[in-house]
Amino acid sequence: MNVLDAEFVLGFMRMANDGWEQGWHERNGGNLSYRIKPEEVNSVKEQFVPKQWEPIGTTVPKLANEYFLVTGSGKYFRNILIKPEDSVCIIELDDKGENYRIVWGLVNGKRPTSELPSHLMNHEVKMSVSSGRHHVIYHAHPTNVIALTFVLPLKDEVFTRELWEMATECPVVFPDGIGVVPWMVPGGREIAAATSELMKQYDVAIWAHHGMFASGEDFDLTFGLMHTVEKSAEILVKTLSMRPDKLQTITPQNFRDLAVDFKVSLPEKFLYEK
Ligand code: 2HA
Ligand code: ZN
Repeated sequence: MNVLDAEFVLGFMRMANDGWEQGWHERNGGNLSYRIKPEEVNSVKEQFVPKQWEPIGTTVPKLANEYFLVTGSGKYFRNILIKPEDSVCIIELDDKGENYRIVWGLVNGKRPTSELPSHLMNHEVKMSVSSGRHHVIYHAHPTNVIALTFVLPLKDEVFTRELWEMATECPVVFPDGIGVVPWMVPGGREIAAATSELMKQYDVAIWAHHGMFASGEDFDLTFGLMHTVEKSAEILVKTLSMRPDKLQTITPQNFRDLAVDFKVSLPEKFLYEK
């Protein structure tokens, strides 16, 4: 099958374009990766032309021999639908999880996303803790979440609780909460290690003054998670813009009641008294 006809590729491109239309991908901001299932690899692999091996910049032994569809470094999300072969690539990892090679795409040169270490270390953690169910890692620059990193304490408990409070669906959509990475230089192993450590507990990690990472099973769930967190952040920004306090809100006991009916478990560390 032609790579561009494969359902996982069409789903990837649609999600990337949805993120562009949300305004989360100015210039070349953000990146997306998908751990391709073996049957999907088989359906397109006659089109693969392997290039030379390159170091990943970190080691991900549990991802040895896996294939990923990833956005390209310096590529613009707004171009993915119209020139996918120029904007994205499929990479294969070696049998140690130390090197990658491009097997399809990026026809005009360039490398996979500058955040490849973060993507792959997140995939490695999520593959383990989700028993292989998570396939998508998404990094975006959503405006309202970034704005909040200038005014809220950079603590997991605070971001989780404040964002849970702004929309009743939030504790159901991300019951495990949200992690926060302090400002760090992007692109390297250090920020990747900090993010993947948080991904052991959470499906969402916020990078202070930069953006957000989300992990999920498929494109709908992962896009929906990013969208839900950013929508909640937008409501908080609007509320704080009207007045600094709330007249009423969802209380810790309200959350406990919701948890029973919706059969989610909400860690008590987020249900502190203010
Ligand atoms: O430019 O978003 O974090 C891509 C990025 C780097
Ligand atoms: Zn970024």
